[in-house]
Amino acid sequence: MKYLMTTISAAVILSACGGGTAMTPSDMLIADMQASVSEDRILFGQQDAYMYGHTWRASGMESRFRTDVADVCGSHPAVLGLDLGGIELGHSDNLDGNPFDYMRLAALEHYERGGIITFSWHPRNPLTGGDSWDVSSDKVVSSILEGGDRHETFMEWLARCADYLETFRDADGNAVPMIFRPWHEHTGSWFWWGQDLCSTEEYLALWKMTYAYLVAERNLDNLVWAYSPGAGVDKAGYMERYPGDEIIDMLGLDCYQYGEAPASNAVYASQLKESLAFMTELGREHGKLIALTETGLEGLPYPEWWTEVLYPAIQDYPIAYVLVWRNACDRPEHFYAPWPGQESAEDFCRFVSNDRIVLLD
Ligand code: BMA
Repeated sequence: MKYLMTTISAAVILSACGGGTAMTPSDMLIADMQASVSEDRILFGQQDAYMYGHTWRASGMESRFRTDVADVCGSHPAVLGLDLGGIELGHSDNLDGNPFDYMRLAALEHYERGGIITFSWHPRNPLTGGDSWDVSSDKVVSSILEGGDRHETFMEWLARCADYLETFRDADGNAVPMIFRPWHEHTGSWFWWGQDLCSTEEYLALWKMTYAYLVAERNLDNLVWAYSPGAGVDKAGYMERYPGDEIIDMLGLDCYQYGEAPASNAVYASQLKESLAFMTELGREHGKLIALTETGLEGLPYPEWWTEVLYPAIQDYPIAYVLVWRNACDRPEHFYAPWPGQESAEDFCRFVSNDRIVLLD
């Protein structure tokens, strides 16, 4: 995207002239996204896009620039979502079987081509040894905070996370900016950091500890910090556990369509619009970007979903991007973008042919 190059050159000139404080890589990405929003654009993204698709899995260099989205409409998503789950234990593959080395390779090439990278994190449960969805104990967050039994272990986990993220460098050795989106969907209670599993104070302390370690101690100045509550809360509920303007750069939302389509279309659309409306206000009040950080209709059974449901629901709000979830290659019903021959493929091409919807050039 042209925005990226524009801002980077401006920042280089600025720092070369010794004018003011040099922009950090994260400042540059924020400025790029602000420029994109001010031109009324919405970037389109998908989770794990280059890793696999509905019927294939990337197996090496030659296939890494394949995506189902490009197979359908000729261009790749502009935003690439990836997940760190597993890095905390030093695994070589993430929780969905993607080699971390390969994720870096694809992400860096995506970035070189003008794309944006965003990382979520589904870490294991540091108290029980289960996964992110193990909500059998409501003591997990308290156990990893300072003074807790699992604090040291968790700090090692954060260190491994930082070790990996700091390897994201461009050809000149500069840190590559990326959106970092930990502790997401905390307004629900399906992850060990969720609403009923910790107090507001504990949740906020978890964010502060994560931020202080990665930014102050590890000097990762390339992270754009996103806050991603789940849908189904009002403006007050959305902000109840907000970590604060000093930490957060982007106000996100994870909002899926559940139930049979088309019957569930209207419920999804109205929930999404309601949320995006107060997020638009919050974005202005707090001077933050807003984005639809996860969405989708699993299996896309409604052929006109893209232009009749998704686009009408998002078109009035200044979101930087919309990201749909992954097209799993090992679960035939678990996909959120079309693949060639899928019944919403034609409508998807109509959706992305809208000038406001941006894919990778
Ligand atoms: C969920 C599902 C899981 C996956 C997890 C993390 O929504 O797609 O299969 O492991 O996200 O990517």
